[in-house]
Amino acid sequence: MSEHFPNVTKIAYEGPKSRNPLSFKHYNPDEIVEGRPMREHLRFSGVYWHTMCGQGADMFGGPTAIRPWDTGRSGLDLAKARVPVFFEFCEKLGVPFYAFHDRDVAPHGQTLRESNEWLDTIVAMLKAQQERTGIKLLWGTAQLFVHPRYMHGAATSPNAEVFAFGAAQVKKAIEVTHELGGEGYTFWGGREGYSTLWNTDMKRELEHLARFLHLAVDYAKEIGFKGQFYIEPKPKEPTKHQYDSDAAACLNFLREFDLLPHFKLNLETNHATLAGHSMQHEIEVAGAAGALGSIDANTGDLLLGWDTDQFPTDIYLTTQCMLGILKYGGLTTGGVNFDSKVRRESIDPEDLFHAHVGGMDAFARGLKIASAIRADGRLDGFVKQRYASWESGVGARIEAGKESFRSLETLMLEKGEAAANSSGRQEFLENLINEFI
Ligand code: XLS
Ligand code: NI
Ligand code: NI
Repeated sequence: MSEHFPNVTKIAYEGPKSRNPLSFKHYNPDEIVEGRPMREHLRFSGVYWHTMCGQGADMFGGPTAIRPWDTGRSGLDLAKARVPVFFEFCEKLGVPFYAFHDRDVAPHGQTLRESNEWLDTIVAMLKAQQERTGIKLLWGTAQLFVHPRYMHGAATSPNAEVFAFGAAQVKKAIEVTHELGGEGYTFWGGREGYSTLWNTDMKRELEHLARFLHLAVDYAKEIGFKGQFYIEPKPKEPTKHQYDSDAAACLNFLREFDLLPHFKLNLETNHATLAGHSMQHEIEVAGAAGALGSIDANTGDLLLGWDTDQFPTDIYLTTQCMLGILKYGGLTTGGVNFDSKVRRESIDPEDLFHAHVGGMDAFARGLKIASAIRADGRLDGFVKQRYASWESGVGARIEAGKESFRSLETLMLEKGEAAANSSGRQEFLENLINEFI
């Protein structure tokens, strides 16, 4: 193993009593939870964009991160230098998956042809590293939001040639994802939205977005790419409004345009909260529709109003995520993907490890707690009991479609009043959850 992180050895599980900050206290990949090893439940994934390309710049200041492997390099040389560093990082951390955008792994060329050639060069290196380490590609994606050509959107641009360029870029990104054995391919809207409705034909833009996604589905079929397609909801930032604003909006869009059979959702906590929802809510909405695919594991700062992409450390949050994921059958093609970045002030390469180790442990605890709550059964039992009136009598008949407004009126005229309600017991349930945390 090359040594870009000389102060870090392979992160090992040392158990909750360990005081070694670079060890797992809870993530024990081989430990069996509900019949499966933790590694299979969690399917952790590192992201190339924040981990390798994030340098700590913000709107008010330049890069701060110390990344010795970047020094003195630019363009394709820099891109080449980062590949082994990223895989050393993932290997030492023990994440089985990674994710990337085409333009984080390789730079923009002067032309599409040159960009494609550079991407091919890097993809060959990624492939060799995947083979060396056994680390797999969770999903690939195309970056359709940084380059000025995408200022008005890609699939939803008023400029038809920008749509065409975006299509060409996604075609190539699907091809390389396929080449690398990617288990999925993600669409995040990026600039697919508007800054003002005064200049926007929303109906036409939505139709174009649907056309774009259908072209992607058709092309995947043509080349035999069987990975899962995802849409990642986010309401705003960079645009004022993004069409994929939350899970419900995405599902409605996918249904309207006959795309639902081909897509699942990739949910992200910080996007949920920007949409005015909790991640728990988004997981329920997606899960109930059979469209819970994958999660981008991060969190926001509720005192700030933007996508801070912080590492998840809140056990309450990870418990909610894992309860929802277990409820809907677990992650299959998807994973727990760290779309998270270290703070601008956390400048050392080691900080990347502290951040991920903490996030992995937080999710491992969430998994163990969720599984304990499920084994205990009181929470589930309470919810079942709360709906008991639907198991027989009029409830069962309504669910079976055997009642009408007329028959229900007759019943209530006879009874005069509905049966008494029972308590929702919110505080009792909140306390119950805390027993396990
Ligand atoms: C941005 C998104 C992005 C996607 C991948 O807010 O989270 O990082 O996950 O394009
Ligand atoms: Ni994301
Ligand atoms: Ni995000």
